[in-house]
Amino acid sequence: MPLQKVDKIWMDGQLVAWDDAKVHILTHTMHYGSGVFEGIRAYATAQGPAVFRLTDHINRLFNSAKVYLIDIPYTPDELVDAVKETVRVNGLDSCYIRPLVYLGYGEMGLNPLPCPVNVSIAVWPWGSYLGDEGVKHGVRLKISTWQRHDPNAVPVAAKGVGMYVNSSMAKVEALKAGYDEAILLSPQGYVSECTGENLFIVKHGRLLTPPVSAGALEGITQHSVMTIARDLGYEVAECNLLRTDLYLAEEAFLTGTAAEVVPIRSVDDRVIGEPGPLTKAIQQTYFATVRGEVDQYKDWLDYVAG
Ligand code: PPE
Repeated sequence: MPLQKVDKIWMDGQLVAWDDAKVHILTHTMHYGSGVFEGIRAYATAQGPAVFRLTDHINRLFNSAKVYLIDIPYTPDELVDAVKETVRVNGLDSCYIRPLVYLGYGEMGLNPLPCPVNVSIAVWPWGSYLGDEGVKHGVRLKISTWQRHDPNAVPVAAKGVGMYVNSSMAKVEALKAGYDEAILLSPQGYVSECTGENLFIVKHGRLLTPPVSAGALEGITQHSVMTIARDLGYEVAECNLLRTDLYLAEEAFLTGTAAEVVPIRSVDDRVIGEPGPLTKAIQQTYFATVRGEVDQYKDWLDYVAG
C-alpha cells in the first residue's frame, strides 16, 4: 500500500508541510537504529475523530525511551496534545498515527547520549493492515526460522526502531513462502508473537496469549482484547505456548493497532478454519469500541475536537 500523503507532519513543535518533513543523512537513528516509536489509530465516531488509548500509547513511548536512556524533551501531556493537533490539522476522520523519537544530527559513533533528541508525529490514512479478506476470513501464518530477540540482546519490552529488523526478516521470509504473516518463537522455543502483532489462541475454551517474558511486546490491543473477553465472560490467561498449541488451537487471532483483530486461518498449513464464535465476538466488540459505540469503554477514546 503506497503512503497516502496528507498536509502536515509535526516535527519538534512545528507543523511542517509533508514534503518538507526531512532529516539530515547523518541522523543518528538512521545509522544505528537508536530511537523509539509508537503506532496509534484514530477512528471516526459520532462525535468526530477519536484517538484510541492515546495516553496509554504515549506512556508506552516514554517507557520505551526510559529503557534506552532517551530523555524526551516534552511532557506526555504535550505529546498527547500534539497528536490530537496533528490529526485535527490534517482534517482526517480516521488515520494511523506514528510518533517517532529519534536521535538527530550532531555526533556519530555508537554512544547515542550526546545526540539531540528529536520528535516527530506523522499521520496517514491506513486501511486493513493485513487486508480486508484477512479480517473476514483469516490469514495464513508460518512459524519463522528467525527467532524473536533474546531479552538480554535487545529490550523486547521497548518499542525500539532498530529491533524491527528482526520483524522485517521474518515478514519477508513468510511473504516469499506464500504466507500472510510470520510467527516468531522465543530463544527458549515458546511462541512469542507475530512481526507486528500479538497472538491469541483458544484452547479448551480459554483464551490464551504469550507473556512478555516470551519476547512479546505488551500490546495495547492485546490488553483491550483481554479486557473485552473477560467482560464477555471468557476465561483469559497469559501463558507460554508451544507451536503445537497453535496447530491444535480451537480458534486463533492476532491483535495490533495497525492490524486490529485478525483471525488466523492456519499455521504452517495446519488448518484452524474460518473465524470461530469467540473470535467473531471479540472482533465485533473491538470494532464497536474503537468507534465509540460501547459505553463501557468510552474512557479509551480521546476526542480530537477536545
Ligand atoms: N508486537 C509487535 C512486535 C508490534 O510491533 C506491535 C504493534 C504489537 C505487538 C501490538 O501492539 P499494540 O499496537 O500496542 O496492540 N505494531 C505496530 C507497528 C506496525 C507496523 O507495521 O509498523 C502497530 O500495530 O502500530
